[in-house]
Amino acid sequence: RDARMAWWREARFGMFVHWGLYSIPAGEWNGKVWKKGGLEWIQKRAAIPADVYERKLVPQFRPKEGFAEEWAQTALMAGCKYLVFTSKHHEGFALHDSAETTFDAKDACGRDLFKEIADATRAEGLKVGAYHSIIDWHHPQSYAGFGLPTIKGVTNEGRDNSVYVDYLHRQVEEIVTGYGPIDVIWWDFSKPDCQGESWRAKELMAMVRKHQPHILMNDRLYSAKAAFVGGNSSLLKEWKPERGDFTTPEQHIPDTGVDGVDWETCMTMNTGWGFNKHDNNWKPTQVLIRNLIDIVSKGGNYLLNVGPKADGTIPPQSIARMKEIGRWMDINGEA
Ligand code: FUL
Repeated sequence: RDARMAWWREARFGMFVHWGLYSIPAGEWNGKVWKKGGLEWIQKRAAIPADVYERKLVPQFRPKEGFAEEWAQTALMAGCKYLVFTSKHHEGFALHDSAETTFDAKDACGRDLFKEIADATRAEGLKVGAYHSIIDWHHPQSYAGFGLPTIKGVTNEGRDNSVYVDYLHRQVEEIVTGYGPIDVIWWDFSKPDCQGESWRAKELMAMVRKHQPHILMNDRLYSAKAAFVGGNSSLLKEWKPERGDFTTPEQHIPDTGVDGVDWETCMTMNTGWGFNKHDNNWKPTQVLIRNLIDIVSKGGNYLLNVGPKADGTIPPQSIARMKEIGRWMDINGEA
C-alpha cells in the first residue's frame, strides 16, 4: 500500500469535478428554485421519475468542444496534482461509452467524455480519478429505498438489486479496462444498512485491482457515516485497509487529523457539488487557502470541487478562486 500511496501522499491537493445531466437544470425544476445544497440531487429533491429525467435532459446535453482541456488547465493552474471527476453520479448517467446502457454520453451526444477528460487530464501531467456512484437512480432493478426520489408508487417490489450490482461491476470493469491507467476510483456511497457485501465490495475491489494494481480507492463501499460526522470523529479511525486506501471526511476538516489513517477532505466552493446557478454562497479564496494549509498541516489531502455548467464551462467564480490559489502556490509553494 505504501508504494501505491506515495504519489497521493505527496500530491496534497486535487480538483474534484461534479458534472452530469443535473448541471442542466442547475438548481431549478419547473419553476422551483433551490439556492443551497447539493443540487446534483435535484432528481431526488424534485422527485423526478427516472424516465422523465432522462427524456427531458438527455437531448439538452451538448458539451462544448475542448471543455476537458479547460478543466485540466484550471487544475494545473491552481497547483492541483490530480483531478477526480464524476464518471457517473447517483442519477446513473455514464460519461464513458458503456455497452451496458444507452444512458451514457456516447448515446446522448456521440462522444466518449470519459476518454476526453482522462486524456486531457493526463496531457497536463495530472493523475486521473473517477468518482463512480454505487447508488443508481436510473437502473430499473436498483433498490428504490436507497436515496431514490420519493416518488409515489416507486417501491422495491419486483426489483432485484443483484441485477443492478452485476451492472455496476460490469460498468466499472469497462472503465478500468478501456481507458488506460486510472489512478483513483472514488466510490460513493454506502449507508450502514446497505454497504460492503450488499455491493459485493470485496469482489468489486479485487476486480479493479486485478486490472490496475496501482489504483487507489476510497473506503465508501463501506459505511460512509464517518465521512459526514464533523469534528474529531472517532469513526474516522475505524478505517481498515481492506476497506480502501483512504477515508474521506466530507465538507469538514478533522480537528487534529486522523492518526495513522490516510484521509482526504472533499469540499465545495459554494454550498453544492453540481452547478447551481442560484447558489451564490461562495467561500472567499482566503478561506480555501486556509483550509488547504490546515488540511496539509494535519497530514490530509484537499479535494476541492468545481461544478461546471452544462456545456462544461467552469463558472468564473471558481476559475477566479483557482487562479488565486495558484498565485499563492507560486509564491509560497515548492516547485
Ligand atoms: C456525497 C454525494 O451524495 C454528493 O452528491 C457528492 O457527490 C459528495 C462528494 O458525496 O455523498
